[in-house]
Amino acid sequence: MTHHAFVIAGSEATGGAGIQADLKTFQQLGVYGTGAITCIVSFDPGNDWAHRFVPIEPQVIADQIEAATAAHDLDVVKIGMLGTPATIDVVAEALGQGSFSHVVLDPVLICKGQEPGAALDTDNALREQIVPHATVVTPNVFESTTLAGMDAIETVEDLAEAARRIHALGPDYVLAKGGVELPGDDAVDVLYDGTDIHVFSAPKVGKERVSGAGCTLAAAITAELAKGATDVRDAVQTAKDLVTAGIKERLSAHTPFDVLWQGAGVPARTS
Ligand code: PXL
Repeated sequence: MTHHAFVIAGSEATGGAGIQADLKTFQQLGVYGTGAITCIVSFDPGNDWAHRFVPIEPQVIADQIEAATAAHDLDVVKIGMLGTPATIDVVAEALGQGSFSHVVLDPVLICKGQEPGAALDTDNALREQIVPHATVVTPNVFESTTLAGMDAIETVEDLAEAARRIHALGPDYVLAKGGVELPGDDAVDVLYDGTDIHVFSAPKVGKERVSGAGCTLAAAITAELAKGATDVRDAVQTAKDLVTAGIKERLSAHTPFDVLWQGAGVPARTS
């Protein structure tokens, strides 16, 4: 039986992040990937790899969602970078129709190259219109700090507090990711389901951030749910294992960060 998953996200042409990383992750986990593009991010090698950001016309995003959902029975969707309030309106409308049983949200907040004012509108629209639809939301430290309205996140207890506050916005599960950002030898993530806190921990692989880790983690959770995982903790553990293996086998590139290799670690088909 072939399982399908859908992703609504931005394109990042170097292949490290965005829908390119998402579709590779789906494939690696044995899931047939379908996807709609919300925006195009082109790094600028002549300007310190700054992000050049171009939103896709809202109607074109709606058309892509229409095409993908008409072609396949899509039950599980990952939401990546949205980028503008107009895009968020279109995606919120699609989620509001209730045809997805699971929505995995990587709440990508800021992209260099966007106007700070526009980014604030986008943050608020994401918090109000998209976060409440999520089965799982996967903020990093910066996104957790912003969504939870905290001054700083410096400890695992702070991460847990952020997860509780973000849970109050309406998602079923919050996976607040510490990654390499918190002090200590381990990359620690905290999952809150409204009752219990569950801590995931793996030894850090180096101290530097790797491009694609956040996209890949959320895409892998999506793939596991698409295959029928009934326990979100199991899906998160599989995703974290894939990310840890992919960071160990990272590729170097001419960009400022190495990139995660989705082909590492996990057998290509586990269903
Ligand atoms: O990693 C966040 C991210 C997500 N989606 C797109 C991106 C980036 C970061 O560059 O470009 C399209």
